[in-house]
Amino acid sequence: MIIKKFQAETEKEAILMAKEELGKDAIVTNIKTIKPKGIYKFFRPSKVEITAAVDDTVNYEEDSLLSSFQKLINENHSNKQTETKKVIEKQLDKEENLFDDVKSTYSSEIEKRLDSLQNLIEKQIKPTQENVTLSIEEDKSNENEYIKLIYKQMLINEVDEKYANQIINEIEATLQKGASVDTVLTSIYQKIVLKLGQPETIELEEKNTKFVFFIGPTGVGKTTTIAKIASGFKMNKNTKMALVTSDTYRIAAVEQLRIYANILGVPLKVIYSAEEMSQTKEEFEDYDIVLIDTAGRSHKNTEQKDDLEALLGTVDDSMKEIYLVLSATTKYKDLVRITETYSTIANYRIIFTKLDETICMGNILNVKMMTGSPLSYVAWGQNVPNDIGRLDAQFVAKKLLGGSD
Ligand SMILES: Nc1nc2c(ncn2[C@@H]2O[C@H](COP(=O)(O)OP(=O)(O)O)[C@@H](O)[C@H]2O)c(=O)[nH]1
Ligand SMILES: [Mg+2]
Repeated sequence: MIIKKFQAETEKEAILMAKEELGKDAIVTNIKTIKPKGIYKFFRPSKVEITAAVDDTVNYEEDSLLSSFQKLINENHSNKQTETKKVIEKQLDKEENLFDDVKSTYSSEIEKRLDSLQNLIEKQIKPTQENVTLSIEEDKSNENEYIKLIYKQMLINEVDEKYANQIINEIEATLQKGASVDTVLTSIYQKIVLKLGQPETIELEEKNTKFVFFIGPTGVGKTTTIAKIASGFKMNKNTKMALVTSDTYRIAAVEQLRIYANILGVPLKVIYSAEEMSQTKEEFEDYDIVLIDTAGRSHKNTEQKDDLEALLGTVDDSMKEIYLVLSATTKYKDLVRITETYSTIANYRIIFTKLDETICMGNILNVKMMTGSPLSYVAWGQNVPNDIGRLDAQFVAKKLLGGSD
């Protein structure tokens, strides 16, 4: 215990002095007034004396320091806690944002694809909706919804129901349950590309002359196609080439080819029979390639049928290539009939012309799947020689699934 006395003019001043020295916990134990003594008692005012005491076993300074330190630690701790909390919260927020981001990217990607499919269907299905009858079973699961959309898209592009179903059935057999629209689309796309196959186009041989016959209905573009192909060979390669035509039913047909032959500076031979073809064959023995135009024939005319077969028979298989020229604008039913007409001819490849006149490429897949014959060239306009090229299976598959150019 510390006990001390403090004197001041007033009681208040004395207490302040005690508190200042002993701390705020000092207590006043006594107050007394001190009167001056002797001669000064008449001149000086009285003073106030207080006795103040404080318990010295408790170091108030230390205590206060300690408490404030404790407070600081506590604050610090709680600060740290809040900081940690904040960091964790921030991290969680970040992760949540990240998750949201991923979620939105993922779903928006799917939605985008579905949207585009749906848009396509809305845009393209509406006018023909009544004509499109679905033979696929109703099913609630997602991949079946996607398949249904894609199936519809194929029908819109005039893929025959039979072949669309065949493709879907083959896909469904390999598809896992709950497959994404991406997987479904990719599988069908790949299946179509596979069905279309690699295009097979004219291949020259070093030793042998290649005799290339162009057959098909009247007006599909046989002569124009020959002109395009001939120009291509003339421009790109140093090829020795001749043109032959057996289409003598129309004078204009011969003249049309003669004009091209003159422009290209290659010989043109007009033949009236299979025998003449045999002679012509010998005549062009040392040529690299001979392109032979034929007349369109009626499936009812057996005489024309025999003529064509005899003409084709004049050249060995090893030296010949046959191209059946078809127009992409021909109705599928007519294409079935046309291909039946030519069914006795083996090993032909298919050329599709007039792609520029239709938005539906279904017939390309239909005819390929119906005949099993390889596809080759496609033509997309009247311009000689530019509007022709090898069939691009990926491009056709994309179109059949509703993709744009
Ligand atoms: N739009 C379009 N017209 C074509 C194409 N190929 C040929 N034609 C046109 O179809 C018509 C008949 O062509 P042609 O070669 O005489 O047919 P051919 O009777 O089979 O020999 C002509 O007017 C050609 O210009 C094509 O790819 N697109
Ligand atoms: Mg012609």
